[in-house]
Amino acid sequence: MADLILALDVEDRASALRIAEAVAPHVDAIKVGYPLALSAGLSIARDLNDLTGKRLIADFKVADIPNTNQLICDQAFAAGFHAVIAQGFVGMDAVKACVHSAHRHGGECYVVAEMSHPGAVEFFHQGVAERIAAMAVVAGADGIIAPATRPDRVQTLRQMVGRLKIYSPGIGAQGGELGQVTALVDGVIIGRMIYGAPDPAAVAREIRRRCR
Ligand code: OMP
Repeated sequence: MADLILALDVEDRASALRIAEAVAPHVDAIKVGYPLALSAGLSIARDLNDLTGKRLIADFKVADIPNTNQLICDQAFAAGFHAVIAQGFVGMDAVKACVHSAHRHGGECYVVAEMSHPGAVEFFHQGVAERIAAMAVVAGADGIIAPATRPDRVQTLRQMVGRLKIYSPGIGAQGGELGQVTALVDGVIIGRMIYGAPDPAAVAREIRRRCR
């Protein structure tokens, strides 16, 4: 059984709130990234909280020095987010800064171990993703991000992280297939397939049924 996380990558507040309200009964969490945060501002978190009551993940793929990472994560949690996504390639100290910020705020930190797009193989392979996944465990992260576009890689990374959570993007628009990953992961992250559909709520309901 995998959770369904909506990637709300729309670029205006009104559309975001309309879609979130319609889809909320059928998703477990909502992920907000740069497209929406930059257009609507961080206050979108409070609005989504009030409207849906769902767990909110700030996908800022935090990738800076430890001090700046901590400042970014602190801002996300102060705005009302419940979790952050950080890049792992910046190293243990930078990841720990995100983890500590998250835990100080009673939140969670997910570390990108390997990305889902084709170009990710240029730098995340040759053992790098495995090292990041192992580091995420030691850093005390709550989970990793691993690509639904490569279920074999999710299996490999599962061996590195044990029972740590794995959230997996790449289903639908990026070519990944839901049925190939639901048994391997704790959550699937889906954007365009839901928010780009004529009836986002109906699509989310069907995806969630298939996740159960
Ligand atoms: P769709 O491709 O529209 O389903 O959206 C996928 C969402 O997951 C987007 O918000 C991406 O930014 C995000 N994502 C990836 O697609 N690939 C990754 O490797 C990591 C992420 C992420 O961290 O969420």
